[in-house]
Amino acid sequence: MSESDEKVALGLDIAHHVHEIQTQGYSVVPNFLDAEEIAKIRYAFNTEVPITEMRAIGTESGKTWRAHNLIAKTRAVDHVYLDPRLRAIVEGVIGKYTQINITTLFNTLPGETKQLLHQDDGLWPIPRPHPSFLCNALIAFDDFRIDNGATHIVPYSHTWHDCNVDQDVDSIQVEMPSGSMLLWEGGMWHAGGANKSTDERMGLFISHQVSYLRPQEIQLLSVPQDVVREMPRKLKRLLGYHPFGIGVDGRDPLDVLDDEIVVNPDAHLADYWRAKL
Ligand SMILES: O=C(O)CCC(=O)C(=O)O
Repeated sequence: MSESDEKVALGLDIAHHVHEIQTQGYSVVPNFLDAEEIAKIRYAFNTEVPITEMRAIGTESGKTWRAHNLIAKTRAVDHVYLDPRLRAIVEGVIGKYTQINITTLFNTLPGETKQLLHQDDGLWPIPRPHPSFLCNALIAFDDFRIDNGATHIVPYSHTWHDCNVDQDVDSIQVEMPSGSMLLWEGGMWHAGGANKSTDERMGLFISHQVSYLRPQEIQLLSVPQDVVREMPRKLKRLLGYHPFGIGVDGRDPLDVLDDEIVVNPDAHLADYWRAKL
């Protein structure tokens, strides 16, 4: 399939979104999920996903509900992690070796205050600007509006050299209807907004990184292996079970996941090999 055929098959101008993320730091994909899909996922989240009280960056009100480690908690969004449009955009931004860094469900409740502007790649202490290694997606379940705290972003800020930002710097809020997806480069300064409305603002955050970095949430430990074994092969790869150099004693981690043999069956004590010399 040619590149332009592929673009049509995905129903999205992938190159356009990749270009926007690379240049201005963000891009919005409208109608990424339809209303029926959102309703199904929302139901699964409300009925299957335990939530923790983990305060959002720079807020004290406790009025953001969060659930991390979603891959261990529900199968309702596996197809979203694997969506070819999402995969193509992420690979366009950070390259073909990608994995999941964190998955978070959040619900910003009425009365929540604005987060501090932050960079999602701030955990990795390397000089800026740097090649893109993090690409994040935020899917709106509710309409994101100014009054319910739509995400603040500082366009182009992923190209800045500073590791600090003036919290009063000009930002814009990304208003988007339910089902839309906001994507950004991991170095772009952004913050959840203050929810001054009477409505909740729920969204699904999926952070991706290059597969040769340690993810913020340790996916290999976070999801029980019995659960991983049942997943589609591509999702296992996205969780970090990808061959990288030695793999597991020279074997593909997916083979080891299946047979649980961590010592390569072709390995023998030295005398075995000496006898063959
Ligand atoms: O609430 C949002 O729109 C963004 C949330 C965010 O950036 C975060 O919690 O780190």
